[in-house]
Amino acid sequence: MSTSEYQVTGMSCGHCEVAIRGEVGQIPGVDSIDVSAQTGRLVVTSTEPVDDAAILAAVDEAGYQAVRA
Ligand SMILES: [Cu+2]
Repeated sequence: MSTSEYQVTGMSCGHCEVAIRGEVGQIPGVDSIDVSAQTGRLVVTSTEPVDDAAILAAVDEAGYQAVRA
């Protein structure tokens, strides 16, 4: 198990959380996603280490910006 934390900017509500969940959830190996629009915190748990770039690209695809926390 591997856990990575990111700080996301631009989320404002539950729909934003769902959008990020939807994109990040498509990355192979991702096991669970904890995301909060209120804090901007995104925690990705994966069975194998996932490339930061893949996570950041997925967040970008959802329409938000993220940095590794
Ligand atoms: Cu929203």
